[in-house]
Amino acid sequence: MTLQDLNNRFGVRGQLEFMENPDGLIVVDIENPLASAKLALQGAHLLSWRPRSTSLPVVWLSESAQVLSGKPPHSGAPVCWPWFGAHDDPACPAHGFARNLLWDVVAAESEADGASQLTLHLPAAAVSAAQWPYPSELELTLRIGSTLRMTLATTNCGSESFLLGEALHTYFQVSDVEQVIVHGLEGGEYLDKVENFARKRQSGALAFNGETDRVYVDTEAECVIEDAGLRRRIRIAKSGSRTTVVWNPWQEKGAKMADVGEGWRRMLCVESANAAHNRVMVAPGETHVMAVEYGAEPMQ
Ligand code: TA6
Repeated sequence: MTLQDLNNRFGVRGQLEFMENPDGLIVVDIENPLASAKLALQGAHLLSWRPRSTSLPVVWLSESAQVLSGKPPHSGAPVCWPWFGAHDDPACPAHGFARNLLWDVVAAESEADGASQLTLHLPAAAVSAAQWPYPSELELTLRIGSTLRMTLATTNCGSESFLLGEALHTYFQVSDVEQVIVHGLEGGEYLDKVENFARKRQSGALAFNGETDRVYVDTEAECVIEDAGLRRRIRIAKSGSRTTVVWNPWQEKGAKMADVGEGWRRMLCVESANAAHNRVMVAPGETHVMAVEYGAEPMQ
């Protein structure tokens, strides 16, 4: 669909507009009474979200992020699907291929309270052309309002069950990662990717003083990022997800990523996922749904 077709069919005057970025990729610009947001059709990649109640974005967009074909930026909320992390076959991209493909828009509307709802679809033909032998399709629905809701629905259209790995790999904007605390994972078991997937247990709330890359398993808990520097709390609620991943590359690794650089201090990924032994078996004809809801509130 051309830019004009997209705007004619799905644009919402003064609220939701499709635009072309300098590389010819289409980005949706949303400005509604409750929030502003940007999303690239490439990867159905939400790039940023800011509810009107807060002056700084909640979902972080790196200053140097560029949406380029086939290269998802380290920003926003990449969709990792149908596997999380590295694949055994080095020819298969890390975090799956959904974030590298162009998605279709199937619906966009403005709701009574002023929120915008947008639905994107990755058809079975696009999925089977990638490295995935199971006929399946994927839909992402976003509700962009004073909270942000994202619902990722995987349908098995084939005759064999498959094991699904997935994540909404969201980058949250923080004042300084050394000044934040994450609540909700206390006592939980995690795989420490910084120490070759060593199995460990979380003691107390999570604070940051070095590279952090942890896969917390068997948790459906809501997480809260308490940001003393911004005096705000970000709430991360989820359903259909039993894994939470927490990642910050820290200085050395951040510097190696052109679109992170010095930005490593101002971001923290808290990802709602199904990974490791929490991957989900999806039977033929079945739809598996994973959903998140993010909100931000001032700290008293
Ligand atoms: O979710 C954490 C993680 O898997 C890290 O290990 C880190 O590599 C990060 O994702 C970013 O991955 P990417 O493929 O986007 O560079």
